[in-house]
Amino acid sequence: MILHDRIAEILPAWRDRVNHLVTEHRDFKVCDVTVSQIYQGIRGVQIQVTDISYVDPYEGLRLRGYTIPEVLEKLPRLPGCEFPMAGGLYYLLMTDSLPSYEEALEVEDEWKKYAVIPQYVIDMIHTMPRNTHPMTLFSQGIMALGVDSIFSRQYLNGLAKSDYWIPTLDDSIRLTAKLPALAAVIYNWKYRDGSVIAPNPDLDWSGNFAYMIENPNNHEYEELCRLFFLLHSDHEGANVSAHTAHLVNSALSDVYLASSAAMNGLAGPLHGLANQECLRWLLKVYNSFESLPSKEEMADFARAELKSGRVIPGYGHAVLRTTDPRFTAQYEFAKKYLPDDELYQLVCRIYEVLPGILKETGKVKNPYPNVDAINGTLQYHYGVREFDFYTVLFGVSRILGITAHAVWARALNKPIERPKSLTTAILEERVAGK
Ligand code: CMX
Repeated sequence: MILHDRIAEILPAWRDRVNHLVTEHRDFKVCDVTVSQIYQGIRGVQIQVTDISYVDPYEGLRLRGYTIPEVLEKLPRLPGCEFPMAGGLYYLLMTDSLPSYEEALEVEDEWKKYAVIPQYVIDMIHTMPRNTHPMTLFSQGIMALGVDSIFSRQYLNGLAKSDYWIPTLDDSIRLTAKLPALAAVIYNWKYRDGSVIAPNPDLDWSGNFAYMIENPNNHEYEELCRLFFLLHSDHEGANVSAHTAHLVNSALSDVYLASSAAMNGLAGPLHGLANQECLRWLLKVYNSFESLPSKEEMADFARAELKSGRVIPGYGHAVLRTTDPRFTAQYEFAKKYLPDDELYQLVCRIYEVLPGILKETGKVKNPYPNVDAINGTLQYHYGVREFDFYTVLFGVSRILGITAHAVWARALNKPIERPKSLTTAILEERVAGK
């Protein structure tokens, strides 16, 4: 398949680069680790190398070196579509080069071969208690699909280490192919009549999700899915979900096991679940005023929230120091497709007022919006109003990045990850100079 051919072509040069670093510069010190970093989430410690994406504090996310506006401009799109095919994005993440239209279509066509969810997975989801969180179902579904892992089977049969990446890529294509259908099965069972709708072969990967949940405003929602799935596909290698997947996969657990583990991290309120909190807060503001608040009313409301010790969801970021370009891309979408939506107008009003107020606090390092400040507003507009499902949408997209990391970790023969832990007493002795 085209992804295998292209990776095989570029792999020798990548292996040479890594070998050169590891052999010629093996003792070069990359960074120091302080006591406070150890106790504060190893924040900022440079422990990972990945070439799939990088988050620049001032430019935001770069996917394989391309900024979000560049990716949106350069990736191929289907005739009549404003936003690119996810197949082209996957080609870029996997192969480090922009695809032609035909190459993007080839990935989309490969996905279509494996897009249907096996009946046993549907049955498993349908037998779960109704109140199961959709992220639990999503994680379970991914694990269940893993019975067909090609990597695990070939590994048991003595696969050569230098070839680990090949069945990892096979698994990645088969897993990612099924994600829109898996998410749709969960959505339709949790919130609709439980119908299982087969993927439409005439639609691309992203558009198919909109089709399978029978969104009434399908064409525009398809476009939103294309944009959303592109924007959330990766965010460096050391955030909770990406790092979890890397760690699990480093034990040679297959990509089903690694992706499922990553989704369990994404399900946490400090990570992927934050987007539902943002919409909840937005609706709270919306319901507090009879109409769109004036700038002054909004400023008073925000100051009161801060005074009561609450954080304002959707603003601030651990790495970014500017408006998140993923926010901007969806903001532009809303400006074009839903300018009269009252929640969107509220998002605009908050954006006018809040950065100044957060700056007043003197402590918020990034007073600008992150992607979550608008994610839910767009989903809500198109009728996807089940907040607890938003993280599944995030997960569908994020596994594109996670599997690209996994393929390259195997291609570059990254070993099992095993940092060292200390005891408090050892640390006390060290700081005392003993
Ligand atoms: N509202 C109020 N206070 C905020 C704030 C916000 N939106 N963002 C940061 N602060 C506060 C912090 O709570 C911290 O206060 P204390 O010193 O009293 O503890 C201070 O400003 C400094 O924080 P920071 O260094 O600027 O930010 P962190 O790296 O510690 O935290 C984040 C980053 C995202 C957790 C934080 O900005 C926040 O809680 N934002 C709101 C929740 C949110 O939008 N989460 C989604 C994040 C999306 C993503 O990670 O991709």
